[in-house]
Amino acid sequence: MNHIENLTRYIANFVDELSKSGLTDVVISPGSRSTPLAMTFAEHPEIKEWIVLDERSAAYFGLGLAKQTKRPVALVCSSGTAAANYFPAIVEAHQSRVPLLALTADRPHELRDVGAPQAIDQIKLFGDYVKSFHEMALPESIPSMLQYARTRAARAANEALTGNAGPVHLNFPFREPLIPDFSLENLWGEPLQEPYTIWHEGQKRLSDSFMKQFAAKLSSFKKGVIVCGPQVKEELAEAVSLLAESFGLPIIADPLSQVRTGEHATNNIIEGYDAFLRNEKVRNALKPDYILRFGAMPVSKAYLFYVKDHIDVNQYVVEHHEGYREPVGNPTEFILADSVSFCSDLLEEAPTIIAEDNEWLAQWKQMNEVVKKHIAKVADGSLTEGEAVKTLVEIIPDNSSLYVGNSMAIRDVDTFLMTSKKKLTLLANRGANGIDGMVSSGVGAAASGQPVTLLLGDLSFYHDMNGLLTAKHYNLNITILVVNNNGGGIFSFLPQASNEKHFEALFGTPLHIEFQKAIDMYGGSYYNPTTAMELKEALQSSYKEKGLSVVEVKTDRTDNFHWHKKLWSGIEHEILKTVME
Ligand code: TPP
Repeated sequence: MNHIENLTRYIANFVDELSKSGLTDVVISPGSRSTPLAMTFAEHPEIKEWIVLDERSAAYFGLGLAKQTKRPVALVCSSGTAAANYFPAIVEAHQSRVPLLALTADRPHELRDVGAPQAIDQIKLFGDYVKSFHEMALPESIPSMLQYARTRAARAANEALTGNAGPVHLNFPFREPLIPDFSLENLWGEPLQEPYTIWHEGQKRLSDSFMKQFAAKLSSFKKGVIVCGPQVKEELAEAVSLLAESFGLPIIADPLSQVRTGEHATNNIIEGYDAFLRNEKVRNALKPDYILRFGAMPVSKAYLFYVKDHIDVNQYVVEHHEGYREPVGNPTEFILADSVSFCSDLLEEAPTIIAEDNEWLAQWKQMNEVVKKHIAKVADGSLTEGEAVKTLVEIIPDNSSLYVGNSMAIRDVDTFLMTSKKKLTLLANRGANGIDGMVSSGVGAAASGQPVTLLLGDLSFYHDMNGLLTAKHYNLNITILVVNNNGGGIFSFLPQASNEKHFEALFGTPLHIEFQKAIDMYGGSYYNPTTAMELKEALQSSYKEKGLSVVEVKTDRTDNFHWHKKLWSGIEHEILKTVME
């Protein structure tokens, strides 16, 4: 068989098998070496291709789309630095367990390490940040090689998704000529009903005898705390709230736990812990007998202090597959089990632990009420950062996603997102907490068709303005709320802020630029509200519009620091005076 037929059939079988394995989207960046992959994906009837020029943005776009859909997304790029630009998103996908397939084109072996153009060493380029790496064979179309292409495709798609999801890297050597021939008969191979290779994954569940013992152990304690950290399983909300109600326990619910909002019972959910656990006396008064955590470590630093202060407390961390996410270093029992089944299994063994006279829960709720009261009062009409976020979380539409940037954005969402019946999906890049790739991630999530609001700071926005191009190209519905405090607002809360000589240049890093001009360039609607009411109206109009809208709220870093301090000290004061007297 000739070269073109080998190339065409090999890649067509590969791409078709990805489709049969559940892949629906591919993000393609332009380049010559990747032509066989790019053209074949574009030709495949079942796969939607997204063309994103900048590979760094492309990979974050794929990450956002995969986070939103929980399906693997493929990335295709040319050789050289094109592939290296995937690195930050691959790191984030690895750390926050998102299924991605990096398909990088490469020179054939005879053109490697000999000074050929656009050639770098792509073998294991992403190191241990991928679940696996495979160097694909050169294209051939004898039956065994078409089987090989199919099995490698299915393995990669399934590997990215099973266990702890994550990225997988396949590197493709291609010899010229590179253009496939789609007129070949039976291009997509035999029309199999089923994928060539199928994976079945079971849920981890602990034995009945363990669950009996564990339930008996928990029953011997009065003061338990359930913690829901960042996690993506929607069903956990219902299961964990049933468990908490029947055990009479508070749930410390991180904003990224998917537990704060939704139709489930929210009576035991404590959203205000970040405010009141800042105080050491409060942390001591709320010393638990045990902590049962689902998901990753919460965002809140006050919660981290709470755990640190209570090293002698039994801590149980539930992981659905495997992992070590206990950054405090306290003694911990890891429970490797599906979180939802674990909750119901535990309920079965110990249906009701604490029924009445539950002072423990009452104390948590009382403190939470104080926080809620103070948060509700935050509204004097001026537009502080806190008020901006509070307004956003109040009016964000039902059945939509909120993609939250790092730095102050996620912390303010932690403070202001209260329980509600709205169905919101909370997304963030908390695997590695980068301020890069945020626009592309949000736009990627919007590519799923789900309405998305992205909340982020001005440095994060600037870092990834390239990401706006894809929103324009595909007319994706996204509202971006940029809190522009002209620099890194979070640093005002750190000890570095007291170093007058270096602070502004090294940490504050103001940009002094006008974003409106950039938004115009990308054809987006631009709003610049100056009061809470104007912000509300701007957001509401943006939700009615199609395409890209950017709402910029201009604030001041120093004012923001004092504003937050005042809010926290008001809460602290009242709790010490009324609840802890
Ligand atoms: N570079 C990357 C890629 N990620 C990071 N987390 C940092 C640097 C360090 N960093 C953390 S927060 C921050 C920086 C530079 C400032 C972010 O500023 P902005 O996005 O405007 O948010 P604000 O602090 O004002 O809320």
